[in-house]
Amino acid sequence: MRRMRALDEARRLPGSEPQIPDSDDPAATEVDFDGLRLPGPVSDPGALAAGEALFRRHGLCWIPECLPSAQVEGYRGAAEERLAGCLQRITDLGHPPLGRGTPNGFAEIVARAPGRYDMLHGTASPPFDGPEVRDNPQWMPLVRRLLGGEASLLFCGLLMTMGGAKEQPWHTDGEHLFGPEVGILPPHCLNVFIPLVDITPEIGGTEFCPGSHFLTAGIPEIYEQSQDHVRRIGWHGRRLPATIPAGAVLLFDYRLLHRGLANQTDRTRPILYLTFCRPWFRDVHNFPERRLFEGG
Ligand SMILES: O=C(O)CCC(=O)C(=O)O
Repeated sequence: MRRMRALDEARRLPGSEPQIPDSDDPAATEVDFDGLRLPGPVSDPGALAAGEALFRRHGLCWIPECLPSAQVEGYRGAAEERLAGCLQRITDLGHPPLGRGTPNGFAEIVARAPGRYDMLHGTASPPFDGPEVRDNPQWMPLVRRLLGGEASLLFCGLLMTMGGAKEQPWHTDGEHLFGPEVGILPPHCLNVFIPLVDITPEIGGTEFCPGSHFLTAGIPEIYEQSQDHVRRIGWHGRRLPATIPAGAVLLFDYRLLHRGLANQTDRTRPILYLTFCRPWFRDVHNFPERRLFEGG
């Protein structure tokens, strides 16, 4: 009896309801990027509810004009300086150039593909360590709502895609907690992407399969990069390249199929990102233990 009451109470917590696609065929989801924009700031209860509905249904949504351009420029300069320092450290220690994938990387930096660095180095100090990055009211109410009320910061990192980097294979950032036999659970982990330059087709944004989080449960190694994942999960909807201005933020489910598109410019494409999760979740795939710098 007490257990039944606890279950009833859990069901009433925001963000704890099971995910239900609103079409019989989530693989055929047709949505354009404008349709994923919140209709207002998350301080407006209607916009917050709309953001939650978009995210749950499509696995992603975005919020325009969250950060002023001066702030974004400051982050961009710091990001480039941290990357240079990190790559220099690899050279100084006599390591070979970073090979692709987690096993070849360090706790502070992993090359996800040639010319694509995922770096945690230097994000625990200014300008990345304050509440305007880690607890920003422009997006945190939505993050908390999606994660059942309480969100822990798992990673604060920088995705640095060098000019000329090729398109990346498809992948999710993590797997479902259980197989499809339990239904699709609400999100347990999500990314907040903060592009530090305007994302245009030339510089190459992230491309998503909206709604694919309904199809990625129980697919072995879906978090490993592969050209074949779209076919394996039976996806046949419209792929969505994210083209958003610097200063906007994009939220997406860890279980959503996506990839980085080619950077056809000679400029680096920096994205500041925050990974938030329910407090009990730990990620075991994305960064190795081997350290490049002393200490934490
Ligand atoms: O850079 C991007 O747009 C996405 C990168 C990504 O998904 C990854 O490195 O795992």
